[in-house]
Formats: sequence, C-alpha cells, structure tokens
Amino acid sequence: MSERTLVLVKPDGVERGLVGEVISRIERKGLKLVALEMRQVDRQLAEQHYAEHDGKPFFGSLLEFIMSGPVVAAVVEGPKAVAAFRQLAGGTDPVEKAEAGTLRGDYGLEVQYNLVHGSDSAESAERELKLWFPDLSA
Ligand code: DAT
Ligand code: MG
Repeated sequence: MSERTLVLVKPDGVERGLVGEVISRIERKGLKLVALEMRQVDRQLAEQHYAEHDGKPFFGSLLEFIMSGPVVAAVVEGPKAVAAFRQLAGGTDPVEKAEAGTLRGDYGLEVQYNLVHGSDSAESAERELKLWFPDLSA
C-alpha cells in the first residue's frame, strides 16, 4: 500500500544548495516524486503549517524562519512514505538526535536550521498535503 507525505526543503537547505541532495536521497530510497515546486511561504501558510506549535517559545522564530526565503515543497509517494522520509531526515535536532547518515545528521548543526520537513504521521500528511497542494488529487 502506497502513501504520500509532504516534504519541504526549508530556506536553509535551499540557500545552501542542498535541494539536489535531498531529492537524490528520496529517489535513491525508492520513493517517487509526485509534485515538486519552489514556493515563498506567507504568514497564513506558515501559521497553518506549524499550528501544532502555536504557543511554544520558538513559534515566532519558526514562522520567521520558514518565511525567510524560498522553500521547495514536494509530494513524495511510496510504501511507508511518511516513516521512510522521517528516517532519511533524521531526528529533529541535527546534533543531539539525528544520526550521521541522515540529512539532518550530515548537514545540520542547529535545531531551527534542520534543512527539511517531513509529515510526522499519515494524519499530518493528509492535513499538510491539503494545505500545500489543494489541487492535487489523491
Ligand atoms: P520535526 O521537524 O522533526 O517534525 P517538530 O515538529 O517537533 O520537529 O518541530 C518543528 C520544527 O520546529 C523543527 O523542525 C525545528 C523547530 N524546533 C523544534 N524544537 C525546537 C526548539 N526547541 N527550538 C527551536 N526550534 C525548534
Ligand atoms: Mg513536525
């Protein structure tokens, strides 16, 4: 059974020229790209995307960061796509949690600048895909 997940290359990843590396690892894993687009995130999308973090001390800087430059948004498909991309991304903190060999473990230092987003569950993926790609049919 195939599923879909939302992947973002965040502004730090785009700025550092790591879009190709992220896409390459997605493809090497055997996942498929269903949609791929460069986007500038506005405040409304930022707030909706990160709604679960509203009220946390880092919420304001998280919004500013995701709006700070273009992101690359992708719809990624495959068996266990949600978990598979989370495995490629590594843990949220690039040094404390992400293993070497993951995107965050290999390229990140600070938790805010952790390069990529991946939906954390099938339910989150459904919500986020509607938000980012409302015209994409299931
Ligand atoms: P993930 O992106 O691994 O799903 P999350 O949903 O808990 O992690 O948090 C969303 C983003 O918020 C995360 O990618 C980076 C930022 N973030 C999380 N915890 C943070 C913290 N303690 N300080 C600053 N930024 C944080
Ligand atoms: Mg998350």
